[in-house]
Amino acid sequence: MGPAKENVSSQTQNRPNEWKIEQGLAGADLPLLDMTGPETKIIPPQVFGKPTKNVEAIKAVGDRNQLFKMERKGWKGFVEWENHPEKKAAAHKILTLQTFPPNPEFQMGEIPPTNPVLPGTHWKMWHHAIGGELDAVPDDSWKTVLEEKHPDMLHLLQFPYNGEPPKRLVTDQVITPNPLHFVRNHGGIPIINRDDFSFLIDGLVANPQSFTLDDLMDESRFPRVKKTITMQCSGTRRIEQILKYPGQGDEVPQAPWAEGAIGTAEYEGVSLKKVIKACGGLVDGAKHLEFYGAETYFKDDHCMNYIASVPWSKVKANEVLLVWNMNGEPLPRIHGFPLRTMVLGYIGARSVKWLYRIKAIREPSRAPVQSQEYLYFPQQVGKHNFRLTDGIQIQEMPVSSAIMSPWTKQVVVHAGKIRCKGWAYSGGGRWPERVELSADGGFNWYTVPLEHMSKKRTWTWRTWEMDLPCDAEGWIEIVVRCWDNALNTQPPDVRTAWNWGLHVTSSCHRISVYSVNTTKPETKARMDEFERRGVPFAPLTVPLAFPAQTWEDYEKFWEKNGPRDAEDD
Ligand SMILES: Nc1nc2c(c(=O)[nH]1)N[C@H]1C(S)=C(S)[C@@H](COP(=O)(O)O)O[C@H]1N2
Ligand SMILES: [Mo]
Repeated sequence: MGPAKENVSSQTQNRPNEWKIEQGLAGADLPLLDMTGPETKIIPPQVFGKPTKNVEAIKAVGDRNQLFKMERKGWKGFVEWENHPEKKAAAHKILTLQTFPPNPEFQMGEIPPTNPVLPGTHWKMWHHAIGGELDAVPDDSWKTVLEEKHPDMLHLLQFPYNGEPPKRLVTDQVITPNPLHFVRNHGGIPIINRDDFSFLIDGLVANPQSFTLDDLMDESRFPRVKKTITMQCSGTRRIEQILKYPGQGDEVPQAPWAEGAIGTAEYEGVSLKKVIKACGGLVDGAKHLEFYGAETYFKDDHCMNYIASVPWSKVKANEVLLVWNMNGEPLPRIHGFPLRTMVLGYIGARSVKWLYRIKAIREPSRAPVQSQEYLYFPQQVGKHNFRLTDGIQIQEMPVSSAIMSPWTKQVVVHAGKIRCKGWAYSGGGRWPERVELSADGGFNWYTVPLEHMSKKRTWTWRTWEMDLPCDAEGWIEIVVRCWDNALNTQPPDVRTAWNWGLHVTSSCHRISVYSVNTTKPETKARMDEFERRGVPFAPLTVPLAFPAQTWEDYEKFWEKNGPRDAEDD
């Protein structure tokens, strides 16, 4: 049967990116196939209308400059929501009387080639929609980024600011310089005067009270603690999950981190346990401590402060600090000035910045960051069926590692050994004991010599370097894995540990590089010829522009190895 007549038309039915759509390179444009009935139905994806705004009704809610005015003298950008249900109600009303642009598609669509990668458009709009003290927050926060962070930072999200150092700088030093330490924000950066600062400890403690920074710094009351701590975001290396199997795609909860959302610094402060003791200890069955951060977080058209919690057992072990210094300097504003918690060996999310309150409670916090996000789901659970109770609330980080050099898709010319470097870390007070590399996708493993690993310490990563033996040529897969002191190691591949929230990408980090091994005589000769002719080898895909072999050599080969055709006898 030939082509049907009615298909022959001068009008194309194709979309401009039809080929990409068919090849899964524009997944967000794909219609859903409903095969529940006898016929397959094609159901188009959501289309978002133009944003709308009920200006009159919003005006009727009240004067936003009054409703959401500066909370405390010397606390710019701070609105206290948790003690003010009326403010929360007004904000919710304002947010639901208008619509906003959709979340950007950065998983099933192309990642923009810009720095910042994502601008955070609707987060900026939410802040302006609330107005009052929040109006200037997006601009003030970006100014702080430009003042405090290194110009080479990779800005994943401009607002709320999320940024990480480029690979070449991640493990350049064992202690991460403050300007290069990754930043993970869920909102703006409050600008708090040191002298106007105090924080409150309340809830189920015997004597609720507030403390200034000077109170905490009084060594006759609280012994001083200095500790080198690695903090890792549970989103570190999320891009590996995104590139294979997309998941939930909220731009803030699922920021597309690479391997740089980990950093190490020396912090100075006091153990929270001592400060709780100064409040007479916990009462009435309190088992958890809730930490309140001063910025505003937006979730489902509601405003709130950033809140997370940790169990008392963690505090009791002196593994939760209140810190004011980072690498010998006052905390940079972007890292929580004047005071933050540091929760050793847990995901970064519990180390709350711009701390203004600690509340003792009986159960883990119900705040979204604790109970709706940072959940580790099992694989059969996703958009189609997940419940919050399906997820493990992530606290301790597992063992993990990453290769910072070379990079995936890079051509490496070597003499039998490939120079590799990277980091290894384990949470919960465990530490990297052994780092191993494989040049063959994980069949043979070579141990990184101990003298090429940074110092072993509880609570910190180890950076490492190694000349990895590699005989093979062409595409190889270099893999790293770490064994911690409890002999935990990493799942072999991304799929094994894929989860809907795209958290804790702790599978073995794998990179594909093209190996050119000059210990092979033919390769050596070819590379010499490239040099003689002054032709660069890269990019790999440019075809060879000179003869691969002389005809003389070709004839010689067949003289020796002929005849060309098999004989039939
Ligand atoms: N108040 C507040 N604290 C916060 C956050 C935040 O958005 N607000 N982000 C958390 C997360 S998810 C991480 S990974 C760490 C990052 O700390 P850093 O920005 O100092 O590197 O801070 C945590 N503390
Ligand atoms: Mo995080």
